[in-house]
Amino acid sequence: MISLKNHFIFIPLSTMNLKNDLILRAARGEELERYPVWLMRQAGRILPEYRSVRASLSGFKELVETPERAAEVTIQPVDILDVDAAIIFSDILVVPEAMGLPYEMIEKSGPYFKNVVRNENDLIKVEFQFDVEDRLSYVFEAIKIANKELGGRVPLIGFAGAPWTILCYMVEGRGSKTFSESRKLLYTNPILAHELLNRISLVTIAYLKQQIKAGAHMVQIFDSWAGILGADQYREFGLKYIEKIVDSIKDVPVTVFSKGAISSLNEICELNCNTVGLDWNMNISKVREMIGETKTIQGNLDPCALYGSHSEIEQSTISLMNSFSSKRHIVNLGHGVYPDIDPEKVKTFIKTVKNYELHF
Ligand code: 1CP
Repeated sequence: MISLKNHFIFIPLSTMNLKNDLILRAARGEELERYPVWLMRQAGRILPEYRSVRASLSGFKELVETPERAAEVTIQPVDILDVDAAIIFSDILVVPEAMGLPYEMIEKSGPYFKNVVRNENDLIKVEFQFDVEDRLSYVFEAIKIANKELGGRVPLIGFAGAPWTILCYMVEGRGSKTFSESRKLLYTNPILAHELLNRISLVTIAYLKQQIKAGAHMVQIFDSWAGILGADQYREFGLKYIEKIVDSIKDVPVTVFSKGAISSLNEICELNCNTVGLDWNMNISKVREMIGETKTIQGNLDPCALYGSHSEIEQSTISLMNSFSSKRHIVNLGHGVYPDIDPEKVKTFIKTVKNYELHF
């Protein structure tokens, strides 16, 4: 605790030894010498080094559940791509699994849950009063190992899915283009939906707090399926629960990324978070007008821009940064990096951000 006259600023011990804390300063709206940069889904998929670790194991879940290996692939993008932050290698689906709905990750298809939640009977199976520290210990262990191996080179980002997105997988049991079973539930049994969202929120709060205790320097909430709800439903079934989560996290900066929630941006900007993540369809200047200097914006280059040539990538990254009218930015893509992107193209994106001179 540092005392400045009568003000007390809580600086967690773990952030004091960081060699590069740019992303934390950006999130808090502090002085910056350049913009920080990282990529959603940077750990995995695009790197041959990831694929070789993955191939040495039985599958995705073994990687997620083996802390030493999860830590290893967490650090790969820092070593290879030179990003300004690591994100712990895990998945949003560990939460529904801990709540009693195990999943399988099927090769080339995606997640599959044998049990789903469609009625009150199914809800009985959904646990929410259990020891999160114990049941998800492999994630916290991976965070500790990753930080140790990073040795303070960059901050480590923790994360969780937003309750609405987690509900989508619990109800649907797999990925979907429409998530119509999940949306159907909001009309046919809103009480059940609220009870499920409430349970997910309670577990998510405990989970994120435990990630922070293990050493996560900031956390991000991914609401990947925010955009499939209209503004009124997103307020009731989405934002209400994100609000509970952000209001419970005090010690580290929080980022909210509600993909596709264009009609709710004004309400998202009112949340008690430090950073708002934008997808590539969202207009940075409009959001900046809405929030002034009160929040940091993260994003939002179209992930497909990385299919362009190296010079086109430089151009689009520079024009993105030229559009900023403030220092409060974390440069990222507007969604996760696609698996077939050439890592050399990702490096060009990162170098362009690092070489850009701030015009403020
Ligand atoms: O075998 C593999 O390598 C599978 C690919 C993969 C990877 C690398 C999956 C399966 N998950 C992950 C890791 C992962 N997932 C991370 C790691 C850290 C990083 O960002 O580098 C993170 C943050 C996630 C988060 C995640 N998982 C989200 C939210 C972010 C987003 O992209 O919208 C979602 C929706 C998931 C579910 C999921 N996990 C994996 C798949 C194929 C899916 C999507 C299923 C669907 O299409 O609905």
